[in-house]
Amino acid sequence: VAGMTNNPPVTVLGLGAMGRALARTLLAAGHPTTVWNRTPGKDDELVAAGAVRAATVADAVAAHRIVLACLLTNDTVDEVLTGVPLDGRILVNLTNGTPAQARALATAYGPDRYLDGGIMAVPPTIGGPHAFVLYSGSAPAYDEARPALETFGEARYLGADPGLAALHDIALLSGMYGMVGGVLHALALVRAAGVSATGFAPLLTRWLTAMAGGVGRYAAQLDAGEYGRDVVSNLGMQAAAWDNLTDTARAEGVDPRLLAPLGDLMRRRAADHPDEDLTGIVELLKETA
Ligand code: FVH
Repeated sequence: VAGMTNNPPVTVLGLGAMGRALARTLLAAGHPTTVWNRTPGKDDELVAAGAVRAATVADAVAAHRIVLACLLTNDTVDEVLTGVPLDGRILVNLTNGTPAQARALATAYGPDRYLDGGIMAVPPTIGGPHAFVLYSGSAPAYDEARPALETFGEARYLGADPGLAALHDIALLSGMYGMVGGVLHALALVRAAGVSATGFAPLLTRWLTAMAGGVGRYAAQLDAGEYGRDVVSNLGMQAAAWDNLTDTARAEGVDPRLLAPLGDLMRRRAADHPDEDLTGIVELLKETA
């Protein structure tokens, strides 16, 4: 019986770039897979690889116990599943969303059979060594779906609170977008000055990789609430150099708006706490600060 093997059958709702990658990976790993998408025509390659095309969402959900949703937003998930009987189903929602949305969906669809997920990969890397997916919500649902979920990359279960996966996902994306903002500013700056961005890129990668080594020290400072502990480069020195970044950008015709908020916070914190590390500025991020 297919459902009793280590390759439980799975329904995939949503065949965007990510949904297709997930379905492709499940099929390659031998999981019987039923697929559904609002707009027809996105499943041809999957059907050729062995997927079963469902005509309606209800048919897709009825097909298998494990139902995986990867749609644009959680509003879409709600819209697509409204009125569809989910009795006896495990809903694994891999759609990007907030912790509050995940908790609300768990309440609506049944906390004992709802699992929320945050995909930390892009479609081409699904199933590869760098992909990992964070899960939270029902532990029994996770255990049952695990053989399928592990095909996507490392599966990490964070706990019973359905909002935990989204919290970690959003925090990781926040770190990524902060980095991308700096990267785009740096590339725009060298381009504006007539330097090849492609030639500069390896230096930037090398520098960011080295600087990523500081994340653990920052984290320890935050956990201890001791921003002056193990300081490597003090805030007063960094704030004093900040205008060089924005002045150089403006001189090259590059608007420093991606960096400016960080400089403002550094200056404010450095005024009273020049000996701290950069981490001291988190005190200014508290809504009441
Ligand atoms: N792609 C990525 O790099 C990231 C990696 C991390 C996780 N995200 C999240 O995954 C969700 C899906 O992303 P995606 O890349 O598959 O997105 P699209 O290719 O744009 O596909 C969107 C699917 O959603 C369907 N859809 C949209 N609106 C509706 C609706 N009102 N009713 C039914 N389905 C809807 C859409 O269907 P269609 O337009 O083809 O008919 C696609 O199946 C997402 O949360 C990312 O943040 C991806």
